[in-house]
Amino acid sequence: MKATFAQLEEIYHRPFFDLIQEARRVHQKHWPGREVQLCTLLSIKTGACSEDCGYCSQSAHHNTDLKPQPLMTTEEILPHAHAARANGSTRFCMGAAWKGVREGDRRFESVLETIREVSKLGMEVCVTLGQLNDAEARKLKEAGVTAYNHNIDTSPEYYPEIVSTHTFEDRLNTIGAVQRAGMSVCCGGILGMGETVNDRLRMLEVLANFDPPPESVPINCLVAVEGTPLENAEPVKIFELVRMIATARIVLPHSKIRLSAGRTSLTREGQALCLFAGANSIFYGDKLLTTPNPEANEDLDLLSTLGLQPLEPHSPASVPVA
Ligand code: SAM
Ligand code: DTB
Ligand code: SF4
Repeated sequence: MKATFAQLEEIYHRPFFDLIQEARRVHQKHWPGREVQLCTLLSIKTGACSEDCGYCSQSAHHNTDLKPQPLMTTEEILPHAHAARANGSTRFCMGAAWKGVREGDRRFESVLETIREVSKLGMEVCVTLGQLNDAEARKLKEAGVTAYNHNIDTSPEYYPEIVSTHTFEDRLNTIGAVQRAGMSVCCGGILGMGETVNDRLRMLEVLANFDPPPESVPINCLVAVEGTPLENAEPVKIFELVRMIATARIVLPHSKIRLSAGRTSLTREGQALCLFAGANSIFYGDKLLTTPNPEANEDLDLLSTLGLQPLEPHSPASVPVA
């Protein structure tokens, strides 16, 4: 729904139980089942990125321990996609650490070939490949991409404090190209980069006013990586994370809210609160792109303890009730 900053403030600062009760009500109305979508990530091109995003292990501007790896071939990627499907993921998301690659570049062509193959497996295919123009977005859509992940990460005002090599507007331009090409937009952000609560609400304001709203909204907690400018950032407080998820659920009732990076620092009880407040998707498997994620069996155990279940492929519960 369209939401103003004042509305977001009013929602976010309600007494905690009033907030999560309302979020739960909205959640049950639009997502009446007990399903949680499991998505598997794969970094298909790792590190040595030209961009200077302050949170990122993969930026060539920072001094992290990460070993760069060139673009994986289709043959190297396919076994990972098969394994993800066999483990119960319904979405496979491939990420590349670069500013963007132009149409005609052999790496772009190679990614198109990979997408054509992965899309035969029956999972949703998501990619996150940096900046795109309209022609590139159309090619990705034609190859079989379901969703394109491109986060705004924080408020427009705070963005320049975190990244200097591209602008917030560049991010919005890519998202526009993705929408025009008919791919779903996966767009969210990161908490814990030194931003204020108002920055977080401004980020939600931008997301809630997308037309159409993003199909999925990843809420990441910063994984503070040694060697990045944010290595000493304070961890996100659990009640702030739950408030953010609940507020997102209320203003983005039809979006999948994805409880994303940083789950290894959350307790099971903390994650349960996030799922109660409206999160209905997680990244699944013991690695995100370059940092750890809970073990798959721990996540399945948590879901079963809560009486929740992994979303099945092509389930009617994949889409919200209007
Ligand atoms: N290079 C592409 C881009 O920037 O859009 C795609 C990959 S990038 C790693 C995808 C997203 O991962 C970022 O926008 C950010 O939200 C998230 N991310 C990256 N590093 C993170 C970290 N250390 N902690 C939490 N989230 C992170
Ligand atoms: C998103 O918002 N989170 C995922 C996915 N989109 C691509 C990536 C999280 C990355 C966390 C840091 C890492 O593993 O490098
Ligand atoms: Fe590069 Fe993406 Fe990391 Fe920024 S977030 S440094 S663009 S891989």
